[in-house]
Amino acid sequence: RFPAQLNCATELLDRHVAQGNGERVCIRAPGLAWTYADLAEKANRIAHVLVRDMGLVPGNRVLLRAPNNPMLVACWFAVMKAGGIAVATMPLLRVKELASIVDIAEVTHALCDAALADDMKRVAEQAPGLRHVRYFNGTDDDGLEADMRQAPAQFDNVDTAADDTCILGFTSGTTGVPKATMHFHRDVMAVCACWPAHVLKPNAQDVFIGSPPLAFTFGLGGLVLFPMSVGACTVLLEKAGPQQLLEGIRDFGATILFTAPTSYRALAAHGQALRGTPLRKCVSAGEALPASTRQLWKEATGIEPIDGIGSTEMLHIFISHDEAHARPGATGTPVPGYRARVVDAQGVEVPPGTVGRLAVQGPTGCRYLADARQREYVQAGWNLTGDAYLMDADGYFHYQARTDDMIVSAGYNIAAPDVEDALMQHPAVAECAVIGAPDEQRGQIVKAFVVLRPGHAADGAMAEALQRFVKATVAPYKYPRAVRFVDSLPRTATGKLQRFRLHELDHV
Ligand code: 3SK
Repeated sequence: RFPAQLNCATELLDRHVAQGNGERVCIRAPGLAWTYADLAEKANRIAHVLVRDMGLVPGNRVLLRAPNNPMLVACWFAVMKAGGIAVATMPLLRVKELASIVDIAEVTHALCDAALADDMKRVAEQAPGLRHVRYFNGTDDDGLEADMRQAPAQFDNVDTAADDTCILGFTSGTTGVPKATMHFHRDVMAVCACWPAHVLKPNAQDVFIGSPPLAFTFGLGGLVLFPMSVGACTVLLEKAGPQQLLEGIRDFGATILFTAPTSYRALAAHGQALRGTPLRKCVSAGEALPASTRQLWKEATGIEPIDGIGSTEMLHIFISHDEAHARPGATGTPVPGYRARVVDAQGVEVPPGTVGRLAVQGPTGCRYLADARQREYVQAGWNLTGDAYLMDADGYFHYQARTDDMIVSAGYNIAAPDVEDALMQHPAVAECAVIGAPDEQRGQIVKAFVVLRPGHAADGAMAEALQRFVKATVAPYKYPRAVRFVDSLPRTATGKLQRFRLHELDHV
């Protein structure tokens, strides 16, 4: 239960300063350490810039765009303090995807890392509603930092209601049209009171590190909300491949790691080096953790990974297990505060051992912003996640597959139609369809079946040209790692694509 008036920045940030812990280190990054007092002061100044210079009023949507760095966190808290709504975007998104987010979320303000200014400027040019943009971490004298220097160090947080929206989290729908999920100030506090309190159990001495972008709520929770809810320290890395994570864990003495199975497989080769560090808890989410990866990690480091499934819709993890209750092949049991069940096509719960659709209920979702798909994905109060699961006789949930056209590759959710749209823009492509093909390393890879227009050669050079084209058109991680040329696509009599037949073809 939360009070009727609640601002999550007061609870997660200012509380530490008010309680005399302002000098504790809150954020570390290469060459930088900010205390809780430092972060609060920066967020206060940015909140003033938003309100005084950029005309923000409570409820305005603020697009945030940066790699994982301390200024992004300061901007996020500034938006909370000012009563705005944070719309954090993945750094890899390009103009097309950003423009659609700006449109759906009715974004009026943006705070963007100067390193990502190019696409932001192009989006701002074509979005009349997006009136106020500031850049940070640049070299310009007129950047956000210059405005911050002119702003007071104290800010009275807006007295938001607990159920005022403060986050619009975007998820790429299966149709390729992204959906925005709404989260309230109380949801932010509720996720801290659920999974971390019951499963992770961190303390103020912990040092968090990880790879998920803060724009993905897996990263926001794991690298900002959960460490700050206990007064711990978080390490932010702009690039967080296996090598940077290894060095980060060593250099900063990280104790809790958040990353995806693909990254655990790569890091396991450094198990010996990791054994000499204080690393003690390893959280895997974003895609299913194969039993072989769990075993590999345990043998390499001696640490039992904590698996979990969450969603942007639910804000964070809702099924998981702690180290003592790991069961190979199972994601775990519902996190206290959440309920989960497996249902059939009619929404009726199926008996243990039967594969069906995963449905979840909890304090943090699921509410889409003005989207008719609410009816499809939320039925009788249960969110249908799009995952096929079975529950065993002991109540453990076992992942089977996705039920929709979403491809999960190395932790990235990729909507097949998004890639198809990009391919169709290439002049040589007559028709195409995309599936997720099983892959040892990445779980799945994007595989494209392409019918070429007459006069184009179906060869390696064409495949590479299509891959380059997709990388330049949408976020590069969406490009098809495999391209197969076919004469026609399998369709029903009514012309509907039979994607399952492409999966069959994939094995041939
Ligand atoms: O499991 C996931 O993919 C997820 C998504 C959003 C937030 C948290 C998690 C773990």
